[in-house]
Amino acid sequence: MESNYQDRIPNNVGLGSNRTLQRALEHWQPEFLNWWHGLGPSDFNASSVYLRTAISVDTKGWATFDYVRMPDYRWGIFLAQQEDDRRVGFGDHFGQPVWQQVPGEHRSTLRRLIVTQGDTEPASVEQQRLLGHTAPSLYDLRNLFQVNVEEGRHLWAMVYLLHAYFGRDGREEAEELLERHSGDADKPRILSTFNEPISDWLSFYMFTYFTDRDGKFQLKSLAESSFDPLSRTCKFMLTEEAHHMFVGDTGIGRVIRRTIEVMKELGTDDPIALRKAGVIDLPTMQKYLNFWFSSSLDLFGGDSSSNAASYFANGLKGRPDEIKYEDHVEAESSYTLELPDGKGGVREERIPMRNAVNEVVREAYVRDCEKGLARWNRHLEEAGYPHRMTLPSTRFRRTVGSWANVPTNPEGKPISVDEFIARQDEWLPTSDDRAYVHSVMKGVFERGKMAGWIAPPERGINTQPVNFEYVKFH
Ligand code: BYC
Repeated sequence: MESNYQDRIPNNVGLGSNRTLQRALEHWQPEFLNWWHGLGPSDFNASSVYLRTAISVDTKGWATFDYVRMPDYRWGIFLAQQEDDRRVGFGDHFGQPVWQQVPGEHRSTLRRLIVTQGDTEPASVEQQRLLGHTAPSLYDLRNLFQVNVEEGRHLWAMVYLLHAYFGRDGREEAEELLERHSGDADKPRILSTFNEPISDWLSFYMFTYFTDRDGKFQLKSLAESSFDPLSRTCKFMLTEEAHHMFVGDTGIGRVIRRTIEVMKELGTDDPIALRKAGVIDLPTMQKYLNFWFSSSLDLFGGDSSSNAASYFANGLKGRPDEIKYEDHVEAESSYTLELPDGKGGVREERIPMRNAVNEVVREAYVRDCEKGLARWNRHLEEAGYPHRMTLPSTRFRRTVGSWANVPTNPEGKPISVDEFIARQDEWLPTSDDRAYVHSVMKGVFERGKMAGWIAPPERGINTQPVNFEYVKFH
């Protein structure tokens, strides 16, 4: 299908020839813009931002870069090219042709999966809406807005599926995606992490590193779906997602590099001295990491899940890169879980592999997270410091799954509630830590300038220099 960038809603789904769908989406568009004005990035809607916009799904030239006012961003609907004769890749229907329409028996489950995915997109924009005011540079401000507009486009991607394939229920769900709000006491977002405030840039970088990476794994799992339009939508979303994780990865790396510089200048790693010098000490960074990593682990769902088993059996949601697994049916196989034994120890239990899919995906996620830590630790190693950033155990501070509400230390050893309470300030950000981090967050809007707590990036965006005017204020 040709890309049509001239339509009011740019798309490669032939919207122009489906008047009913086009009208429904054009009806939703002003509601989306209302939401953007009310709960999107605050106060920068008149600025011109150097943004990437998706214009097609051609791997060579899928996006353009130009100055755009965010409310004028072209939120388009793009699905990856349809594969000829694509077949169901896993589960009980393995090898059968994939579905171009929603099978009646899977309608409500697929809708629920799409709504859950869709709900996270505007949630993250809401969580980040005030960050622009404290951006450490124009480069970072632009990256924040790039992430925000693309999360908006990902919302459009899910809303398209709801409108095109789920009739009236789908349209109602699309409206509700704009009615739930992050942190709202009455109508919160569906998944836990998306109700946590992101009120400083260290949290933003942790979120884009750890939580957007959950996005990567969930999108890859949905890209395996037998419901072909969902698969194609998620494949294209992954193209944009890579930049979001890059923002987190390089952001954390730059904070660490700047702290190392000051550690060298002052000849100390004493957090009090480093805070006096206006940078973020490594123990504080580790606490933020512990917080966002453990929260993001919950987003994979329970370690033993009958939902996951039925998604897998029915071909609705698979494992990332399913092709790499030997057994695509997993009818007889099993998996050993490590569970709390209720007596302060750990016991093993074998469960059917299909029920363990969330855990299998979570493990792959943890391995992927480790790559960033290796990069950040290289900075410390090269500078001759023994300190290393570490991932806490997957049992630490969990609120979902078998380890939910089981107190452990960051190494995953079960401990008493009293010990957890006594030591949590060593492991998780305290109100003092947060107040300190907030105190260094002051907007730096002068071209080429950088806040004192973060090193400049190694290069700019789209071959532009670091001191490029990434945002023009009017
Ligand atoms: N918080 O069998 P269970 C992204 C619910 S991020 C609250 O253990 P299941 C992005 C669960 O929904 C990716 N509730 O787990 C990143 C279920 O409720 P129902 C988002 C939770 O169903 C950054 C019940 O507990 N995409 O794209 O196997 C910026 C029992 O569930 C949580 C998706 O998540 C939680 N943490 O798996 C922007 C993909 N965990 O249905 C964007 C779609 C579980 O019984 N979602 N529950 O009422 C899914 O595939 C699954 O819903 C989950 C849960 C993986 C989330």
